[in-house]
Amino acid sequence: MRLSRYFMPTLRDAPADAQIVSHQLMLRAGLVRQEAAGIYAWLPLGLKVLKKIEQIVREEMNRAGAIEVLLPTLQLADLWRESGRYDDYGDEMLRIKDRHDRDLLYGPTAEEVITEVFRAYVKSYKDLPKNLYNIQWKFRDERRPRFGVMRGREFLMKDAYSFDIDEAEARKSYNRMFLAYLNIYARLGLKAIPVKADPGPIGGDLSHEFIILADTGESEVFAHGDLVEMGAPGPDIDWDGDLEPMVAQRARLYAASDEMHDPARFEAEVPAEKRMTARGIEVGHIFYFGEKYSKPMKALVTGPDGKDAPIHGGSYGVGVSRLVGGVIEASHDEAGIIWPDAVAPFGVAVVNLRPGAADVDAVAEQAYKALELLGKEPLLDDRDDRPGAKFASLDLVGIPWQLIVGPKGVAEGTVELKRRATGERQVLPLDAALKVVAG
Ligand code: 5CA
Repeated sequence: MRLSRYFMPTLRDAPADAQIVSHQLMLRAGLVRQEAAGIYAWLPLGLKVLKKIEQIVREEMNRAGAIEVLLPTLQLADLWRESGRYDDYGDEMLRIKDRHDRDLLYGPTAEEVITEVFRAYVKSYKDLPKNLYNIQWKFRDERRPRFGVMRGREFLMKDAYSFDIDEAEARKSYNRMFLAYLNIYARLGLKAIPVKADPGPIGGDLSHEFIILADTGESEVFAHGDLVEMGAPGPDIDWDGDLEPMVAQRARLYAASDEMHDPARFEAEVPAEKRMTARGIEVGHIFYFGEKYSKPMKALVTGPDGKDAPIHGGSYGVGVSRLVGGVIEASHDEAGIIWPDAVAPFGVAVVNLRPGAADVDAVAEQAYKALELLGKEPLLDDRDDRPGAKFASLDLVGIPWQLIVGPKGVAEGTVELKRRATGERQVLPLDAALKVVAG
């Protein structure tokens, strides 16, 4: 992509109502534009990052055996009347009428719709387990939308739903999602802590939130320090094997969010030097709720004994659009965003310091083409602007590498390579610079 033809509307100052650093940087770097309270237009850079996060989530869900579908954003109120949640959900639900005067709603989650799909086709225990997920926009008419995409009204969620014959099998599905979530956050360069959580309006009796640490986070967490250090299991696990030990190793360490916190247990179970109290951002939430939806909605399967029984369900959410803000909270400095390579909108910026000078243009073009062939998604900064202004905007938008081509270097046969995260600079021949970026 050539920057002179691109759309990257950066701002010098963030609007005064942007309170937290990720919101300020998302507006300044031109990732999103607010169209209404909690409703955003995704601009090219923001969309690229959103799609990369979405793809990582998708790959890890597929690896853990979940199957992708796409559910509608608009749902029939009648389905929610079947589950009994239509009246309970309250003002957060955006209710709509169509031309036939039928009650619709913009889905805040999809337990009802997926249960409807499931019950239409699956009738036997032989077809279980199943885990179906989708990555789709949701709407919750939050009382206080704030912090940009962190608490939006319209937001992108990955929501998965598991269907099992009994509680023991459902526990296995829950464990698969528990570990897949740790792998997702690790690939995004984030340290996520699984904490015991309150199931809230989703219901059920087993639930974990996944929290990444950030001072501006809305959740308070109390956890055993070892849990923070333990990290993700990695992709090479036998997803069909016994995952209970890996989950138990983590779940037995104390970790709770504010509403579930028990100070007496915290002090009894965690040695003083390991007690960690911090603020964080909830980037995922998983639930086991048994027959809560399958019973009223009659999602029954025939068991080995020939009897029909409601399936045991769970649901598993990841805040995909919230994660864009979450990654920025975890990775930025005074100059702007520092994207982890895995989600960066472009892998490298080729900075032409003298557009119009034939020899400089030629080297910049050569670098740009080579990086494109290497699959590094280069952005060619061919803007006719001061070097200082170029560096400031590239630092702000957080591209991991800057490969700088100027007249002096070209005369000497070198370019300069800067790593955004560390500020480290090296002067070297173009070929060597390309090798470093290629990794
Ligand atoms: N049905 C379940 C799981 S699929 C569910 O809806 N869970 S949830 O309410 O906890 O939402 C899942 C995730 O979506 C949360 O962990 C959070 O990361 C994200 N999320 C929830 N509300 C918002 C919001 N208003 N703005 C941005 N992200 C949100």
